[in-house]
Amino acid sequence: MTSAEIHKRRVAAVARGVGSTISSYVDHASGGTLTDVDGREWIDFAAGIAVTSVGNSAPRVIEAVQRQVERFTHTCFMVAPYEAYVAVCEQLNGLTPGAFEKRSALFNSGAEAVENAVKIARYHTKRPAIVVFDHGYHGRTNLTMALTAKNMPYKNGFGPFAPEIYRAPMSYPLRDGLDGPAAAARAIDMIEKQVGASNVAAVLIEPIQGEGGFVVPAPGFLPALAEWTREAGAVFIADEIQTGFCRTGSWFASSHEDVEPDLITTAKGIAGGLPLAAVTGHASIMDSVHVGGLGGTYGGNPIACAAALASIETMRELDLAGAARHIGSRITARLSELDHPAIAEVRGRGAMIAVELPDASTAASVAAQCHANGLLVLTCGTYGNVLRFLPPLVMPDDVLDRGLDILTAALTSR
Ligand code: PLZ
Repeated sequence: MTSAEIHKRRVAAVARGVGSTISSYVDHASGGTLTDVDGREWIDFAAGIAVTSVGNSAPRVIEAVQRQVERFTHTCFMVAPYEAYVAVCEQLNGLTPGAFEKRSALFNSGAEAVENAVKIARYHTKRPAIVVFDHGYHGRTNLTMALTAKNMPYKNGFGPFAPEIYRAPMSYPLRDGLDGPAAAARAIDMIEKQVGASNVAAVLIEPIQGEGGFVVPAPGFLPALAEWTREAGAVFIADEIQTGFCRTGSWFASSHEDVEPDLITTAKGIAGGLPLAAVTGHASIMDSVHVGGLGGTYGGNPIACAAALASIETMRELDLAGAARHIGSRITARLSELDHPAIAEVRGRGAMIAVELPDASTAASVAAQCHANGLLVLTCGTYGNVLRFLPPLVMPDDVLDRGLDILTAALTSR
């Protein structure tokens, strides 16, 4: 069956509201490429939106998943528990920043992890307000839509949204020209004047914004916010769903500025493509919730846990944090060489790099040219004008370079 044939069936069967970046249908995938059903190879600068960091069909993940499927597929951890769930929590508690005692709870999707982090912070503080930031993205469920900044396509027509969510100005150096402390002072002033420190349950932020445009806050912004949050008796939550698990060149992006969040949400890269998400944090905060207050049928599914343990082992053994730094410097070097007037900024950390272009139509046409030439890239940003690159961290140099050839040709043809 060809992509065109499947696509015809899709239009008749799949809800229109679910979009796709490309209209080719995948047959199989590896460490750096996807092959569609028409036999065409795509260089993968998307990794399923920062998910397949260990590659698609990573050998350890395949083996662990197969072994687990043969033993059992599901019991529900809330009904009959199993070791893999405990082992994933141990790994998360050890790998996330901060030497303090931690606990974790497992869920299915990023949005679900964020929802639970908010539940835990509100329970612990007995306060209502959640502070989020301009350009922030936290999901598409009802609560997380309210936390997400951008209207189209995420929120438009889907309200009313959950109350007690307050949006503070983000540090966006290209656009605001502020240094980190000044941008933090601006955000804190807004919170104090418009929300009131004593009402704040949590400050929730992506250490580098993902969907919002790979916005890297100015140095000092995150530490100042974290410190204010602690002094206010509120919970500092880092949403590391996109930045976590080696993507930015360290296990977690908070570490680049020595920030130790009270709670961290993770998903995406954690399990090599299987659906798994987590909230990890201070034992005193996590354990404040009554027994039975957190859970869900599938959270911490044993197959996803087996995949996570194998993915984490792969990241350790192959030093994928180092690989992310290597990929990032290779991408940045090629893009900086271009010095093209359409490139407003090349930014990011590790293998989470983006170029900001003048407008959405330029970004869309560069992306379209990349797609026509077999390179899968994604756009992002509040203004839709950012092209982002999230290759699997196991992508070989020659594949990366071929992708960069296609990308630089598309950028310079503008
Ligand atoms: N927090 C920081 O990046 C998911 C969304 C794609 P889920 N980002 C990709 C789309 O258009 O739906 C994300 C994220 C951050 C939370 C989430 C939500 O994670 O697993 O998609 O629910």
